Amino acid sequence: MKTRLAGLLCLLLSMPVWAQDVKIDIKEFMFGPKDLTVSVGTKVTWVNDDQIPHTVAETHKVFRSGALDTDDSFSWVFDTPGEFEYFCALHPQMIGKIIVTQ
Ligand SMILES: [Cu+2]
Repeated sequence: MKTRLAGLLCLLLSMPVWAQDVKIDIKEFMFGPKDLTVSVGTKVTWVNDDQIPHTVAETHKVFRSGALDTDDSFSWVFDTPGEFEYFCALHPQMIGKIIVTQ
């Protein structure tokens, strides 16, 4: 019985079923989707699909990636509710927003 419980615990720990992962594509000088609403605890991953480098920089420096080459990615876990506006430091006209809800 003890072994079974340990096995179940291992299974639960290795599968955080309540955690969400979402992906944002950076393509043709745009973040897609540009605006995204997620719940607290969501991990957002940006992937650069363009042939030139981009970055992901939060307006208030909450998070900031380095230069992402083609197929590079950057992830951030949103632990607090609020609105997070971001842009590409290399192309400041590229903007996006993550809205984090409880
Ligand atoms: Cu860019």
